[in-house]
Amino acid sequence: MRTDTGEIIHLEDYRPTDFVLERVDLTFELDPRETKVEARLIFHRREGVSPDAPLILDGDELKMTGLLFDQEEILAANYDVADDSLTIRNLPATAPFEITITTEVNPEANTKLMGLYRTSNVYCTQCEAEGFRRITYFPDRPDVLAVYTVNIIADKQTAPLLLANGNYLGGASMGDGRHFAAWFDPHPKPSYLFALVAGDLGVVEDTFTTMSGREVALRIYVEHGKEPRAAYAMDALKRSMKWDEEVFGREYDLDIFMIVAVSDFNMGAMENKGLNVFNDKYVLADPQTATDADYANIEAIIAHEYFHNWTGNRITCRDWFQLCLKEGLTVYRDHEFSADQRSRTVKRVAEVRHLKAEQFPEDAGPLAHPVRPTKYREINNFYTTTVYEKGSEVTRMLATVLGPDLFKKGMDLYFDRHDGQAVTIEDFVACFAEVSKRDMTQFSLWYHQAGTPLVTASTAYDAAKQVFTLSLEQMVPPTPGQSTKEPMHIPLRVGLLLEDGSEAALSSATGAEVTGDVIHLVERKQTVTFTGIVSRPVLSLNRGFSAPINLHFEQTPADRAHIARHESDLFARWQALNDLALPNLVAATAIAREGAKAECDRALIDALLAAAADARLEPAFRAQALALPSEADVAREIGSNNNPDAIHAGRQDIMTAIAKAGRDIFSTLADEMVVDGPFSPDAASAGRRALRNTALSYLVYAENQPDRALDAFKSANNMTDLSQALTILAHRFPDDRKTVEALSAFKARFGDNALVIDKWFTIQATIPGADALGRVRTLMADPLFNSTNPNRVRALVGTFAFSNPTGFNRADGEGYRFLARQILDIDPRNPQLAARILTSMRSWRSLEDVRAEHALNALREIAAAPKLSVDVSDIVERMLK
Ligand code: 0A1
Ligand code: ZN
Repeated sequence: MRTDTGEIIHLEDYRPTDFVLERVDLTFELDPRETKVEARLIFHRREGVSPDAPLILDGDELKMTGLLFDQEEILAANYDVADDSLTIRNLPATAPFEITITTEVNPEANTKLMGLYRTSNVYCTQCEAEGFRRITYFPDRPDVLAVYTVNIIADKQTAPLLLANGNYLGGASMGDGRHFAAWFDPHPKPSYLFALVAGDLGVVEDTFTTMSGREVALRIYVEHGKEPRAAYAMDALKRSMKWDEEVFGREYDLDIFMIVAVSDFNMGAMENKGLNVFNDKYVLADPQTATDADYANIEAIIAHEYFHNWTGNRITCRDWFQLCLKEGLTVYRDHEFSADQRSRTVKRVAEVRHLKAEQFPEDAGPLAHPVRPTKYREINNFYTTTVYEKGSEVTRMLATVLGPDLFKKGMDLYFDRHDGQAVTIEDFVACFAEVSKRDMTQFSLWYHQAGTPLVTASTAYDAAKQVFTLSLEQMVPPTPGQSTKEPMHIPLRVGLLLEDGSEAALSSATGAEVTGDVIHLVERKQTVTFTGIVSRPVLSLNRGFSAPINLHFEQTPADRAHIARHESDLFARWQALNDLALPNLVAATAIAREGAKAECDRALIDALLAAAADARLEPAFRAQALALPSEADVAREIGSNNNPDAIHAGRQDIMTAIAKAGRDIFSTLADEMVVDGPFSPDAASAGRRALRNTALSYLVYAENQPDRALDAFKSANNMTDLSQALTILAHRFPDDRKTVEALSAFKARFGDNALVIDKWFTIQATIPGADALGRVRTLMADPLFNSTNPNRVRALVGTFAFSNPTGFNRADGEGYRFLARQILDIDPRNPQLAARILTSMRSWRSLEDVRAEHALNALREIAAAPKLSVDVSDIVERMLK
């Protein structure tokens, strides 16, 4: 099972374990360097399994100090121990038996942050995906569900708080300066959901009364003194609990729900049963230190982890190939939650921007894989935007194809039928097939075929016959390991907008199944005909981004502008503005490449300014409308032979043209959108701030001098405005004395708050241009930087590589060489972190030759290193294939 040696694991090799694990009793004697773990495991041989079959348990970097069978020592001849496995032979044919394993681990030396580790003097665990085997030998796979009792013994003074999953059983002092606590989790769970936390932390407490009237204690643990900054997270938790009852009918199932915020964490957060562990970035917030984006992320991630209690914990994955079963579905649920808590349209725009920026490049490059992969070398490398975000989109399409009522019925059946089980995507889809009586075979290709489908559309209108035809063709591009693809079931929401602003009915459609405003594209080529269409309609295609596709549809700027102004689906309006902007940005790139200055189409300027000034539209939407496609979006649109400097320069020209044309409107908005009164993180206020800061940014483009941003920096009374102003200053006027002063004022003010200093690192790491690398190098030597903390490394090195196209992709290749050295430096400490940051190079083949050559050499340098983790070697090898 273990991927240590890097062998490939195949889905088709799945077999249930030979032994069934009934109960787990764990005792931890915590010590920073020598923690003793005793695991008492009760097994029985599964029916039908050969009586000779040995028990094989997983381990990883373990030291075993004891092994008992029914409390007796096991003869040396009856077992083999290695640091990655334990094999025990001659076990009973039918009777249950108890294996007691004692291991010793060193939490302080655990820099991988998997298993039991230390963070700011707190003991903490992370077991997904395969971290539990770093605590004890165990059948460490998600289909082994057992009931756990956990005893924790620790020094009373340094670890007054002892937490594990489930409900608290009791505890006492031990007389030797230590104390213990016992926890019992009645819900059978896989080992990846195990958690233990011990240390000295502050707490925020509240309660929630569930729909059946049970009172649940809620606790959020943070470092002492940070309690007030957990208030928003607590509020988000209570809203999540209520929402899951109201929308999915899901009630919480223990007496207590705990969240612990830690400062060293490889990911965002972890849904351990009853004891979520969070990266503190996604818990702590107050107006002076958190931006509106931080608040929105906290709300979303608190909800995500809480929702896992049903989608992930009560019903879990049979094996890690099924990761999207819990992740895609839970992301869909947290997206719906945020849409209900905030503005649905604005949320959808943000989701689609994120999907296109992160998942589309993954799906178009060497790391492309199906939402439900069939093989992996290192499972940690499959916590990807494809599994999460595309997985969520597939769930959303399921809801679109079935409609809300049948989708809900399918979900209810899923919860009902599979509660307490470890299941597969097939089990999930079967519930929807059953309630809808639809054959879901073709739809399931979304789980199995990688690559973003390309849909090409063309239209014709016959005025005499009043007939409108829409021809659609789909193509799924080849991806690693999948050269040919079947046509998919693509649900396209459409609108036919008529001249007078009304919409034509779609009921006359022939040539495709049409339900409501959804066209079901199921063939490679399909022509849909609509009759009785009184005037030439403007087609709005893929409303709400109903399918995660690339769309090729030659539409005139006038038609796009019409959609941008008149669509009833506001998402489609944003999409139309985006579609208007992209060709301008692509053209501007070509012009910039020739060293000339680009102009901007009047149609785009007019449409953007009309949206900006339209008071009927909510400010947050207007801010999204004004945010042009990013440089990465332009690179993706161009597709090959990319020159990031030209993309940047062209985009700057377009920004400046819009800024100059819209100066009066932006100036009015900057005044109108001031938010009075005390700070509130609610969506409406955040929207006003977003629009104001967008207007400000355009004004600075128009004026081309820093004073306005400097004033905004000086007068800001919250972190959103402050960090935006600082970003404008730093990105537009990096070498201006005023910027240098503002940066040092910011550092002086927030030097004791690592999460805010991360913003300071990020702002500087993303300053465009070749000088960025020098800045990053200098910042790495700053005493506030810490190369062992994942948040610091991501804020500085990660954002440089992922979010600074001109700085990272320097034509001389220094950016890539720098990254290669960083990866090799991080890898021995924290392979997961190294592998993730390395994925920033996934689109290297789409660069122009000189840069691609440098990128290739950097990747080869990594690949040639004498000792690489499986995590990094898996990524680098796939990128070089
Ligand atoms: N299940 C978590 C993500 C997660 C995965 C691996 C981890 O290991 C460091 C941590 C967290 C989620 O979806 O939030
Ligand atoms: Zn998750």
